[in-house]
Amino acid sequence: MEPMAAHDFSPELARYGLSADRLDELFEAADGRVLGRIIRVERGESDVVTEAGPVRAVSDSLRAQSDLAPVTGDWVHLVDDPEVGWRIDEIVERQRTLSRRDPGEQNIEQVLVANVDRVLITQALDRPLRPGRIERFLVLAWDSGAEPAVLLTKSDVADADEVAEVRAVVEALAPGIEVVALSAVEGADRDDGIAEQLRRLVPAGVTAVLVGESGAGKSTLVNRLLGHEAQATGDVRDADGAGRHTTITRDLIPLPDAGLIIDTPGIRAVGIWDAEDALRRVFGDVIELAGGCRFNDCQHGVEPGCAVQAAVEASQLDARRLGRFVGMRAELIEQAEREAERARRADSGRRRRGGGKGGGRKKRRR
Ligand SMILES: Nc1nc2c(ncn2[C@@H]2O[C@H](COP(=O)(O)OP(=O)(O)OP(=O)(O)O)[C@@H](O)[C@H]2O)c(=O)[nH]1
Ligand SMILES: [Mg+2]
Ligand SMILES: [Zn+2]
Repeated sequence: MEPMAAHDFSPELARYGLSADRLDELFEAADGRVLGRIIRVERGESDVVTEAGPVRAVSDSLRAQSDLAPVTGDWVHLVDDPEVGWRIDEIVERQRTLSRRDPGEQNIEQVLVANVDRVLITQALDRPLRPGRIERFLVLAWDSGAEPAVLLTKSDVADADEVAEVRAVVEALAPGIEVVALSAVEGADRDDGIAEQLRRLVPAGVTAVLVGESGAGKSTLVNRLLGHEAQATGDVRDADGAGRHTTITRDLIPLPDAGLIIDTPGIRAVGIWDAEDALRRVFGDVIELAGGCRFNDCQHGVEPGCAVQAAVEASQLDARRLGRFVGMRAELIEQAEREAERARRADSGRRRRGGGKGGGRKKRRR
């Protein structure tokens, strides 16, 4: 028998982010099945790019009942099933996921996209900045393990002072994170050209995801980088600048001379999920102050000796920022309690039925 040869570099999969160092691992794991990456999930079916080109695949019906539904960005192993056609047989273990709390069912995690290296948080300059929303997106981004950056879009509608003002506010919310102002309008780029900026933020081999409100200009940005209208874009509907949810799927798109970008439908309210560490990271200033509180379990409300409240009184910390921190922390605590309760119930149910040992919350892999 011939020794197993190293796999040839597949140009199509390389274009979709298959790196040389994962090549052998992923092909070997495929074990005769077809390796691909999901570029879109729509009505339970997935568009998958493979060595041999694009295919549309259904999910394994048994697996679909598990909590691991395929998402854009997933690497998968496909089989050509005589009965159903192309079928996702297995999802390769995810390296990173961007997740939120499922907006429908309040207490489950919803994975938005998988295997992303960068989260590009968009905030359009044609509408008021809501710091709380940026903070939430930052928590989401840090929790994914991917590196966040903030894109201030539509810089053509604001003058230089306005851009500088918004930039300063965002930089204060997100110390150390890159904040870039850009415009998709030809000739109106304020910093460098947008293609150069994006090439720097999303270099070859990197997968980035665009998140932000509907109407922020995510799809327009993608089109501008591609040089053609690949993604539908929509008018901004009303005076508050809200978009109309033009994009409805999460689409993975290779950029010319750069990495890959996932265009997503706009999200307005984003519930954070199981993101304690990320919360502490985004609110590092509050956490640091809290180190000086008299009580270890200080809630930073009415306790005596609260260093956080003292900072608010001394105008060193914005009371609204403290309020948002306390609110998000309460949200996570409540979630964890409900989850523990659910696990307890499932556990006693299992014991009554004489089943195996109880589970508790499954912490996802990072
Ligand atoms: N002036 C100006 N308008 C822009 C810019 N980028 C996008 N727009 C406009 O903003 C509107 C919304 O743009 P989209 O790209 O559809 O926004 P989106 O973020 O993809 O929205 P969803 O798909 O709904 O999440 C469109 O009318 C665009 O023409 C920009 O840089 N400057
Ligand atoms: Mg869009
Ligand atoms: Zn305190």
